[in-house]
Amino acid sequence: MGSSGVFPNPPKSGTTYWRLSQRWIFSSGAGPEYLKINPLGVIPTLIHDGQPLHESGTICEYLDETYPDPPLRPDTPYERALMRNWIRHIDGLIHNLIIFNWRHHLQKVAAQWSDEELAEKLKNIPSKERQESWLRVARKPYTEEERDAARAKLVQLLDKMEDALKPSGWLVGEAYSIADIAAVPFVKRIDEEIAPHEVAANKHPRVAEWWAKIQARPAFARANFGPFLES
Ligand SMILES: N[C@@H](CCC(=O)N[C@@H](CS)C(=O)NCC(=O)O)C(=O)O
Repeated sequence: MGSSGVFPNPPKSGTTYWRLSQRWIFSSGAGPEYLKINPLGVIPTLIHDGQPLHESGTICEYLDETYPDPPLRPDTPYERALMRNWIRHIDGLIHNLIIFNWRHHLQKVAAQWSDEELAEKLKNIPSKERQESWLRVARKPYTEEERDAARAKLVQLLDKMEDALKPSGWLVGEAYSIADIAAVPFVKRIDEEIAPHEVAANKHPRVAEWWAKIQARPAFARANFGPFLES
């Protein structure tokens, strides 16, 4: 799929389209057409009833409001606020994940780009911070020290989760919510590669239990969340 063919089939009303292909954003970059529907030039973008929406936390809340049964947000305004703070906190950690994630498929591809190709891709990346990430991956991969610092930040997320999971086994209130959903891709990558020994009963017992419950959910199987390293 090239950047000029983001939507080969126009979205039909009532249909949910996910464009979640990392391969795509990495090989084609976010072209001007994609930037029209996702001004940040990142994935994911949801198109629902022909209307584009970006920001994964916002998308999850939108889907929950649109399809409220079963609810994925707590009942009280306060707990919903806590849920949003979790989403915001986790989103703020994404750079630490990127340091690990992009060194696989993207780094191999990006290292081959000519300076002209790289400059062309950088033009379509709206944020300076992300431009820097692309530049780093293409020309100056993150060092072991930088990876250690990123790993430490991600382990701090597990510490924070361990504490929050104490009352009920879920991050907010009494039930699984979008706060838990926001943490899933992070814990998945920590467990898979970044610090697997930290997602264990002897280090973060409540996180380990939470992670087992998450993986046992039918939705987790439906998401077909394969190993990142093979994606
Ligand atoms: N806050 C955004 C972050 C999305 C994000 O960072 N996506 C990454 C996934 S690797 C991406 O598309 N990166 C491509 C880029 O930054 O150029 C969200 O939650 O939707």
